[in-house]
Amino acid sequence: MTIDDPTAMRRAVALSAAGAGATYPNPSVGCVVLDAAGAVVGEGRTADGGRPHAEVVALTAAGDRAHGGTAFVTLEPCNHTGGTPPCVDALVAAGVDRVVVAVRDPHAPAAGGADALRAKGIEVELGLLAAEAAYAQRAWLHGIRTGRPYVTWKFAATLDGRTAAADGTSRWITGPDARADVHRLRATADTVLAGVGTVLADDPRLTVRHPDGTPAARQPLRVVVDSRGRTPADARVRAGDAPTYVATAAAHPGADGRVDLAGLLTHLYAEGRRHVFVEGGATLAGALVAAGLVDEVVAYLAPALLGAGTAALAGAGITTIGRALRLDVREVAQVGTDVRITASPLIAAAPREA
Ligand code: AOF
Ligand code: ZN
Repeated sequence: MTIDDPTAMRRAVALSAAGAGATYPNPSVGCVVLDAAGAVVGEGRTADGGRPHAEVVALTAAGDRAHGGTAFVTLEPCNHTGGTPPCVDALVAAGVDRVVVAVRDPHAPAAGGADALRAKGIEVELGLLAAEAAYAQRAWLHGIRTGRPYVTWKFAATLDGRTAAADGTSRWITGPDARADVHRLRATADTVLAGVGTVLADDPRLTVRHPDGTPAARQPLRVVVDSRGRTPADARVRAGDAPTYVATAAAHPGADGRVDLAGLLTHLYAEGRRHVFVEGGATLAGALVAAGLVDEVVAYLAPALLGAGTAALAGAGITTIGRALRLDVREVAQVGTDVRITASPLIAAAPREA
């Protein structure tokens, strides 16, 4: 069966998305190789841990059949020797005639692959399904631009935006399908962030678990924002089932004795972290919003009303409607009995205060 260019690239984008959370500090790149007749002969994504790169995985699967064929890649093939030899060389050696690229590589040391391929007589097309590929690789691309991980703030609330009732009870606002969906999303990030208030109130594990309760093989780093070091020694978040970092104001000094969140994110980026999944609570989320550090919001809304109780967001530094943080809705999905809304700030991160 032969497939057309958009179909091949759509497959490459799906492969890229499937590796989210597994390839840091590298991007999760997808690659599909067609033979000269247009049939799929190899495909793959950046391996867990970031190497080998996608092209090498897909070309290895294709073998000789790549000769005279086309490679579809979600990111411009690298043109440098980093942890591995250049993918440009691998594509030349495989004898492909054409390379179709969705997104240019903005990472200067690795960039220039398109020109290098053209210099070798290979036809290169740029920009096919660029928006879709950029979305699948958004965390890594954001990191190259900002030097910080991409921040997704997730919360579960009633339709009137409450995350706990007036008496403090909060189990369970959303249903089992939404809770399973959170584990799936959590696994697409490499880091989970929570405030010490949430740790003290709920004693969450913040690990990735399968629907049957067993832990996933790969666990994100758990980070507790804990200015004064109040995380109990026996908190579940400190248990040995996943790595944990307790970020204190002593290590990340900010204003008012609080943790400098931008500084913490920069530190995590330097440690190779590319996507932070914020799990609460309202105070931490508010501080991140106030600092312009939230890149994406995932809201699970249960069709229930409370009318009183904790709000999902607190202290975001917004006092008047004109300064509301307006979001662009990317997706609305029903998850079991609940609704999931995924949205991003309309205007790229700007501090909300002042
Ligand atoms: C590709 N295909 O699958 C990926 C690429 O240190 P290295 O050698 O692993 O190179 C990492 C850089 O290569 C990374 O920062 C990005 O620019 C590019 N990633 N390139 O051709 C891939 N993951
Ligand atoms: Zn490469």
